[in-house]
Amino acid sequence: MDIIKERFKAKADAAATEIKELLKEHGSKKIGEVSLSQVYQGMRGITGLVTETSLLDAQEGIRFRGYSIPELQEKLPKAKGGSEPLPEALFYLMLIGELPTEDDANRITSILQRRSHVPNHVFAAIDALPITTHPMTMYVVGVMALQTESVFAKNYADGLSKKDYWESTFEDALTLIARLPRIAAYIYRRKYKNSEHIQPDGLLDWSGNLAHMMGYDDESFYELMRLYMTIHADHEGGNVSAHTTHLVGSALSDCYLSYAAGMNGLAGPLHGLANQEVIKWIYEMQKEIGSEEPTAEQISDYVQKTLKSGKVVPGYGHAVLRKTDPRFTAQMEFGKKHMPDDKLVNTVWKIYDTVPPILQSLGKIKNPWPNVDAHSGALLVHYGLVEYEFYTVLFAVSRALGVLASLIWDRGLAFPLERPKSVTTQSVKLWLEGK
Ligand code: NMX
Ligand code: MLT
Repeated sequence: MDIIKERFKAKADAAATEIKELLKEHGSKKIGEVSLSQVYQGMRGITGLVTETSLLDAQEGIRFRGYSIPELQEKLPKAKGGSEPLPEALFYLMLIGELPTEDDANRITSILQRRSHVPNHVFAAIDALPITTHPMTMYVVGVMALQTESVFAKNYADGLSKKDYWESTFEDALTLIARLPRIAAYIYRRKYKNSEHIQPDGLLDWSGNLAHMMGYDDESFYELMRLYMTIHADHEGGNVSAHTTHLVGSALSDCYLSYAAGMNGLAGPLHGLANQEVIKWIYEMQKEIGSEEPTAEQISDYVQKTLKSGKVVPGYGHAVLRKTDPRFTAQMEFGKKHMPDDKLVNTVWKIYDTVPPILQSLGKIKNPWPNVDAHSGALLVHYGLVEYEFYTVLFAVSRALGVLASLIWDRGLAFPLERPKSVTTQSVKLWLEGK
């Protein structure tokens, strides 16, 4: 057995014993109360899930196994000559719960390199879609076509024992993660670069290879991809993509089925699609104003117009966060280092100065601050990646690291089928009447 798999098994067995003890002693303790409003309002604030890979604090933002984004940037192994963390190293951290050594990170990189071959029928499935198809639809179709490779599904059909679910899931997760950059890059080159595909470079790290296959062979773009793939990887368990992956996985759907389901959620404009919406919104604003560098007053007027027409300001607000998203700040730092004079990046910063007080003044928005999506597109545009409909695919490739590490944990801890109770308004009325 591979050493990383052995380490995971040892960690999962120890955690399962600990959880059993914990529940024996404290299982009947109340972790919270549920109000009727919460039931009707998207279950905000209800604690109802266990996700071991990361935890979100409303004020401070995300911590992956206890480490904040600046700490990850300092402590995780880097590519040779690079200064951003390797997302493979973050995957190790989420999976094993300990910081990897350089050797550990390299081991994951080489597993991913070895497993990266994508079978031809996946490309054929993508090619069968009209070229006008949204890249996220192509992506999910590609992932679904790859489901033919599921070891879990095959072993289950052959009578897999419950105690071995984790191992086939572990194998599926790594194989799927290994192949996602190729699928994403294939979609990009098919839709935007006349199907002039670029073969993988077997020596590059996971993110470097994604950049290479997309056609962006620039060390600073590799660095952006490493940062991007790190900061988008996980956001605890309640967000739509992580929760969906976990929910679908709880029916013992394999990694491919579960991840594809999650990515259909990521493709919604209130979730991951917001990254394309931000750039689209800025372009529309620039067009209307007739300038690439809108003033604070012009931005303010455009925000009012957006709100008046019943639309949200994309990239702002969050269901849990109540401060500027540290993922926004990490990208801002990258911008200051690599492209301080870029006009679009500067506009994003000006929007950051202008929008929060306006949203705050409405009195109903719980978080007027920017989220991760407010910044990501402008950095990509700087390198020439202007095709904003593709941006959510990059988010999806990254999110695989978190949701699949979590799915391995779900199997390692033998989590059961997820099936909460729902009510009807009629039943609520009867309950209120004491019936
Ligand atoms: N622009 C305008 N209105 C907003 C915004 C915004 N950016 N954010 C929240 N609101 C409104 C919201 O629509 C709701 O209005 P109403 O009562 O009329 O229905 C009200 O403010 C209260 O909403 P909140 O409780 O503050 O936010 P909620 O938790 O329901 O939603 C989001 C969170 C993220 C869905 C919401 O802030 C939003 O729609 N933001 C814009 C889209 C976006 O950037 N999504 C990306 C999130 C990050 N990600 O990658 O997933
Ligand atoms: C995410 O990264 O999943 C988003 O910020 C949405 C969320 O956490 O709810």
